[in-house]
Amino acid sequence: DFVINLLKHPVFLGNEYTTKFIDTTPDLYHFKKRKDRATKLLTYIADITVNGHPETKGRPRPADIKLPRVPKVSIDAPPAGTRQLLDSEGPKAVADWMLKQKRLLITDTTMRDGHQSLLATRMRSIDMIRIAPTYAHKMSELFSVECWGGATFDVAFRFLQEDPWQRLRDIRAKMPNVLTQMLLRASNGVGYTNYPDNVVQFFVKQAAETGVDVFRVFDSLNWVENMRVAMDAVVDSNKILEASICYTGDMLDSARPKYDLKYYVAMAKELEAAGAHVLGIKDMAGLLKPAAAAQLVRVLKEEVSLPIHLHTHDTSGASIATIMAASAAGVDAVDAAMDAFSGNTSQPTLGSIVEAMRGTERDTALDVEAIRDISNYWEQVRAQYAAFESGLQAPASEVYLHEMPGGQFTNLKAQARSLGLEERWHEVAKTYAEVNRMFGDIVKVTPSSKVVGDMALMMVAQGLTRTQVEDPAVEVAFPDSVVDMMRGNLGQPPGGWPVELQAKILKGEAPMLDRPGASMPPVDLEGVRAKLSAELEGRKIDDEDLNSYLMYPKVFLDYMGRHRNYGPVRTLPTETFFYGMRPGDEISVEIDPGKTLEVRLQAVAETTEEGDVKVFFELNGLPRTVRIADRT
Ligand code: BTN
Ligand code: 3PY
Ligand code: ZN
Repeated sequence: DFVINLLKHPVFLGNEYTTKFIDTTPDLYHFKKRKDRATKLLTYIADITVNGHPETKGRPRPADIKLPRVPKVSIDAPPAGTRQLLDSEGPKAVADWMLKQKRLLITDTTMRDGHQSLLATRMRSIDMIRIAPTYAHKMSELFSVECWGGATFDVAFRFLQEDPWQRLRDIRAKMPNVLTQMLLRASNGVGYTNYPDNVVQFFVKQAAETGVDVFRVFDSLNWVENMRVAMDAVVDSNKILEASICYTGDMLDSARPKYDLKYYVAMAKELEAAGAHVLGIKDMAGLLKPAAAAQLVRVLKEEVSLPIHLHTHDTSGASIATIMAASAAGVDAVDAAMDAFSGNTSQPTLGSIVEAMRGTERDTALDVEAIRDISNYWEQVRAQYAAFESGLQAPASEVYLHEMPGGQFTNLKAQARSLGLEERWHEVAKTYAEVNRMFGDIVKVTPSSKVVGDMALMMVAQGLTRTQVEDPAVEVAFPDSVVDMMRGNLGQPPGGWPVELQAKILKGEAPMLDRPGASMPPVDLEGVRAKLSAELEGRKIDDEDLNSYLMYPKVFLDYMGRHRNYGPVRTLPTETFFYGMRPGDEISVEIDPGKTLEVRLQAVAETTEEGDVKVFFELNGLPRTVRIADRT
């Protein structure tokens, strides 16, 4: 049955199928029952048009959205870049090459941390893929493009109804000459909890295969023990291991000696010994002040022989000074976001760094005109996502108080809003700092930052003080994430957890002190694959799907369920995805390379007595009607 369907399928006959074709074409299995993809997309558009998108309800809507205009590029092959060096000579050669460069190397973070930090990670793949060829042609001097990992994996499935693997594959195909970079939370993968070792290994292997070249690996408590499985897997895949120290606190504050220069140097040496090709300094909250950056980079350059890659955030407004200080001290590479996606909780401004270095011995060799063109595109992209802006109007030194990672800031603010606490944001920020001290002054980065955030929101919502929380006589219902962390499930912070608070939270249960992965049995991958296939009506489960399910079982199944009804909504323009269409609107939707649907919305009828709405379309010139339940 299946074979006959496949052989008769028009895409198969037309020779347009890819290896993913069978997986992305469920109608092969459900020949009669399932609607075709065009019908599914019309159903989605009609639904959003009638009922709105749950994510943009009640949020600011941009007045007039235009489809962002992509700068023209040549049809010739793009120039060779860092990717060719990795492919031909391997990761160690890339590291040596970095050390030899005089120029300041730059990573563009727009497609990952930029929108994660400004728009709660809501940028859709289509907006990235459309500009990827421009990067290939005009930004081939970049060290890398960070475009995967961190929160993007989860958010793609959960909120954007798209497959992050496909995003990676598409960016890789359209930008074959610049290294792609991801953020990996070591044993926590791209999730919020520890995974069994073989799941972490399987994930890294797949990410390398689908298209990640540089893996920035960190642990949310800076516990190197808990990074080894992920680091070894990257080395085994022959990709670049950028092992990272997370920077927190204030290295030059002698009143807070826990995270001092010695601490960072010791960790850097451990990472070098563990096989890192590049040393990352991950300043996820933007706390690294210029004077500290100068000293830290200078000493690390003396103490380790790896190239150093600095990541910071501009939450304070001072990050360009930090970049300049690090550059003068000899840092090899720095992260920046394209101008329109820079500043505030995001990375420092790429174009301004390039201008600052111009004519100096660390000139970046990047083309400022190309940067302006690309940034103009990103500006139009950003306008489409007005619903996800944080409302943050200015940089603020308050970051040195709360120490919240830039990638968490907008998400936590949205969480606070949903609990009705947005007006009390500064109180949340203060409480976040209080919780950090209560937990013993820890590194705050996903997932430890989420635990601190959960606790802070709970204390503000319930009006609890630190004294009450710590008082053994006061009954407190701690958030699950807090209990989990105190059990040792995220690993051990330097100096351990505060013993009394831990005892209160665990109610006498003994915490785990070992690496969590050490006691987790390996997952039976083939067993899970078979079970998942059965759950999805016999669908073939490839390694990407299996990895997605292992990371986020429920999120992935929910995604698959919606995919069955709505089809490849990732192909819709962003305005349509979030707001539907208005009568008279016309869009083009490329559902396969070269296969385009022309969709025009003609009219929306009145709601009937049964509560239905008819939506009238033209699909490739032919009339189509979709009936939708009015849920407004
Ligand atoms: C989501 O489910 O929250 C995000 C994906 C969008 C799915 C569509 S939006 C219209 C319809 N109503 C829902 O609640 N989900 C689907
Ligand atoms: C993430 O893990 O998503 C981060 O951005 C940490 O900074
Ligand atoms: Zn960051």
